Amino acid sequence: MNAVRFQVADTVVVLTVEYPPVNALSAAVRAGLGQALAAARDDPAVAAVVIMGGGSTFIAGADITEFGTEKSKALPSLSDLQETLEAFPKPTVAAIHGTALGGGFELALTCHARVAAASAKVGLPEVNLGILPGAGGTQRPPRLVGAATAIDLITSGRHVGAAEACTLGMIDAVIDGLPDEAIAFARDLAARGELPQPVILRDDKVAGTDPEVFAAARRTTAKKARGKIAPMAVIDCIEAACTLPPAEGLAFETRKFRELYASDQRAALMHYFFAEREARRVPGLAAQPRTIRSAAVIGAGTMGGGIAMVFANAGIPVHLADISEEALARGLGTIRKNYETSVCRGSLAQDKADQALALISTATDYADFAQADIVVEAAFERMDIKRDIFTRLDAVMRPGAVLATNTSSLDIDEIAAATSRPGDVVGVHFFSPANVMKLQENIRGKLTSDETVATVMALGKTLGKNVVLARNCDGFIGNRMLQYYTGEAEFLLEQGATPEQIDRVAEQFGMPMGPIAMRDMSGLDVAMMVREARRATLPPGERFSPVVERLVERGRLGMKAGKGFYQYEGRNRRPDPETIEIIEQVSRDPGIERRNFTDEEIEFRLFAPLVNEGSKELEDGTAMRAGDIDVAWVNGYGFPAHKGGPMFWGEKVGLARIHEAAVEAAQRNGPRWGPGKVLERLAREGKGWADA
Ligand code: T1G
Repeated sequence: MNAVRFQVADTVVVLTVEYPPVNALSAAVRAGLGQALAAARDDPAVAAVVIMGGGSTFIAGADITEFGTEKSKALPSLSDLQETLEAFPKPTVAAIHGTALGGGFELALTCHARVAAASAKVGLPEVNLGILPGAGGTQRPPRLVGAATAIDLITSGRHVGAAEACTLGMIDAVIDGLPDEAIAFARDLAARGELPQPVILRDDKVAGTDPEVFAAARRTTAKKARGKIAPMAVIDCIEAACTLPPAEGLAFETRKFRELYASDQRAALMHYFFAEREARRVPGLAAQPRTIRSAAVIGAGTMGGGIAMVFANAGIPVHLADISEEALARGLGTIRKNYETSVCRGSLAQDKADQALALISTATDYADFAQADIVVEAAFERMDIKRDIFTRLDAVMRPGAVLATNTSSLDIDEIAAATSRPGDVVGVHFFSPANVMKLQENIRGKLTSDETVATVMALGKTLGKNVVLARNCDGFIGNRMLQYYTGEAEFLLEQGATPEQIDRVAEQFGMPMGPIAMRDMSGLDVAMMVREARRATLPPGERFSPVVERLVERGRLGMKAGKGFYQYEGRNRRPDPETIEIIEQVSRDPGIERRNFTDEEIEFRLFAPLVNEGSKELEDGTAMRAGDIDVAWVNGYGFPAHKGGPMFWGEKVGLARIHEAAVEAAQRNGPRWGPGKVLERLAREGKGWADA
């Protein structure tokens, strides 16, 4: 089957790429385009060509499923097609709807003109895959929009709306109807007789670019990149576009592309791309999701308010409920402030903020939202309070409504048991701030129905979240592992590492904030409270480091108290010698020997226990796939995607080393730190998670 449909509209040929799901530039599509373009070029009756995508989108890039396969080398290559287009003797117009991304937009940049539907988006998101736009995508855009704008667009990989793209000069016009208006546009170009200059030959936007543009970009991008190498390579390429002749700039770009393609970060980010999509699938789940057109959120605190914003931002009317009008006024006040901040920052248009806010109403009576399709409870983390709320919801909510809890660790089955419809009860765990963090961790209870699971899994996409499905257990996928990461950080303090060293290593690794500083931010008293609740579940021979308790006893509650592990001026932290004295005393009491640690030792000690606990989650079915754990940690805890997630990282460093570290940790910290059976087997057999 030819992947490119060839249609004639009078003197204009329309080439439609039909290669579901996203018309990626596979070998078949490239071959089809090559043949069709040759036919159109050589047919004297043809005056112009329009290229468009079939289905919901234009071309969403090179076919990344062909990477590393023979098909990716099949001719014509993308650059062959681009050479054909740039030398094409008749006008060519790229007609864009849906998304034109990566190689798809690079192909469009070699057409004589680009037109797009108002709802379309264009972009060069290759940095999200650990590469760069290697088909002239760093050489042509600067010639349309200038170096600084090109750097912003390509180092961020963001998708640009048609109106903005037109204002910037990335496309030539926003049109209403495809293909008709695109055909008319092409016909006009043909009638004008003169072909626009190929983008690659335009240099008015790049000549004489101030070198400070690149120096400044390197400074800001290095901070934002948190160790990602692709964005820095993009800046080098755009600098080359502004300082070298086109052919040399393209060659420079190809070299950089190949370097990145061979990098570990590319492998990690590609793994992550597919893991994110795989995580949406629940093998064997045939049930159809229920439709969610209305929602309610119980609890107008920070989490509840953020969750209400998530529904409103997705266009779903939502009731925000709480016990008093005062509490609701406070909650709504915070929501309004959040929208004002986003508008001020320019990350949200005023009309969008107004539209969302208009979808949020308040209630103190559950009857006001009894007809809602889903209700998410986000009240205080106490079982008795949650069970009381679910008993009341059970009494008023319409049959078929999904009853969800945003608990971050409590037992879903125990909450469900407070109702007569446990099949409709499910965990939907958002991360703070809910309107920002991308993870939606869904938790299936023993009696949660397939339909309820299918509903909350599909809901994630509607809400713009990345979903994972966990089986009910203490802490689910994420928090269950988190305690080993923060716990090991505290044991390292006892043994001589300093808070600064531990946080620096974690942040150099790519974490947004180190575990010690994270403790200070969320409050040491909160950590102690969670710990006390968990202490009862500890098996004999286990212990927590008492460092946090010692600090709390001295009123060092963390950032909110101006001191915790660090001293604080506002949000700025600085080391505090008194903390070291307190920690040294904690070590002296049980006679723990203190020593210096290398950064490598600390890095491995911090992250290896995560992998070990992740392997136990695969073993007991809390997580279905190692990739799901990676998606949870990248989106919920800021684990660097360019490391692939903890499980991908663990496989990379070697499961035998992870196993060895777990054996040592069990001797040091207690039996629950020991290796699971799955890890033991995989380490012994030299296998990976695919064999778990
Ligand atoms: N190649 C192959 N398959 C792709 C694909 C691609 N480029 N993009 C998406 N898919 C699959 C995806 O795996 C999923 O499959 C299905 O399509 C639907 O995707 C030289 C070398 C386009 C915005 O980085 O951002 O060009 O799971 O679930 O939410 O410079 O997909 O159903 O089996 O994400 O509607 C650059 C990546 C490539 C764009 C649609 N392009 N894709 O989002 O659907 S590198 C990209 C996306 C490149 C050149 C270089 C999104 C989307 P399955 P989906 P969606």
